[in-house]
Amino acid sequence: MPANLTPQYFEAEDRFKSAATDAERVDALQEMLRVIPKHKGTEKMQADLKRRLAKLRKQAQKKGGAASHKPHHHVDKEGAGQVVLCGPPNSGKSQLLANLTHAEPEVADYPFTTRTPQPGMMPFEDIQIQLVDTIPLAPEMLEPWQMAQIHNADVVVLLFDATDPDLLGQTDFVLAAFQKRGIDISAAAKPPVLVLGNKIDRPGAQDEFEVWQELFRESFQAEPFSAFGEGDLLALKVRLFKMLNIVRVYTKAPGHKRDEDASPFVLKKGSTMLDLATAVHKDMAANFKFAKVWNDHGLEGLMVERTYEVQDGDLAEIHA
Ligand SMILES: Nc1nc2c(ncn2[C@@H]2O[C@H](COP(=O)(O)OP(=O)(O)O)[C@@H](O)[C@H]2O)c(=O)[nH]1
Ligand SMILES: [Mg+2]
Repeated sequence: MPANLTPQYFEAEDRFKSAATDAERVDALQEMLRVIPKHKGTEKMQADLKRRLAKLRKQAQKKGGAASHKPHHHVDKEGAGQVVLCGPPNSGKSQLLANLTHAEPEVADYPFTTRTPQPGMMPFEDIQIQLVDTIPLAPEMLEPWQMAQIHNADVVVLLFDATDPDLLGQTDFVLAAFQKRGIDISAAAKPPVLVLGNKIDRPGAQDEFEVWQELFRESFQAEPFSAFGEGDLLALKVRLFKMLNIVRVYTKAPGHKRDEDASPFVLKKGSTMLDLATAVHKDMAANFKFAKVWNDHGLEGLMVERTYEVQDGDLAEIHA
């Protein structure tokens, strides 16, 4: 009997294949199970889906068990880097997470909808970047671990609703909280902080943004933004990748062709060929002789030493 699988099913299956975390895999499997046509022809597939789901859940429980000494709001870093989205209530943190990842946070036009940090994976070209939606920065509920979470991020996005009637009060509060924790609000700081004046698509938002930026220009540089703007979202992705300060390096074995589907190694900018060899395998680092590099900047199999600084997009062939 034919299975007659629907487009919804294939969509969920695609989501499963491209999932970067177990949580996303569980989510996609549940969806596949929900939308699969329920008849005799799919019984085996249904059973298989249930088996895979049970296995993943068990795995997740084990991981949770091992990590149970960690506070529940701690989010383990995954993917090429962690970007923490923070800001006052209602500034659009959850909306931004929803628009950039497959995560489905609760988005609502009232404050304090988000009670625990929620991660999601954002695809960027051939890598995945982790975004974390957080609980709001507000006098009613600032917890010490909130600032620790921001401090521990690789990149911070600080969102404000440019149309909020209490924008100035909120900004004062956030500035004080950052200062108290010793976190500079600048793209050059560690971690780098990007400030967005969100909801710029709303009527009058542009004027309010300009007044706000004028008032606080000594404290930070903000950029107008809309979580619903396709162009803004695209530009933000590129921006976050740059702020992460990472490079993607591809590898191939001597005498072999490059595997076009292989994921890159993600390394900090400034890493050397030896760092790459270490990431591939410790024996490769120990026995390193030389490497050859190809890239779009004119290197065509150039022979380099261990001290060569790898560039984003390099294809390397390590001889060990
Ligand atoms: N017009 C407009 N509305 C937005 C934008 N970003 C978020 N919102 C809306 O603002 C409300 C609060 O957003 P939410 O993400 O839940 O805020 P959070 O409390 O920071 O997580 C929701 O109704 C969103 O749809 C934006 O760029 N433009
Ligand atoms: Mg929220």
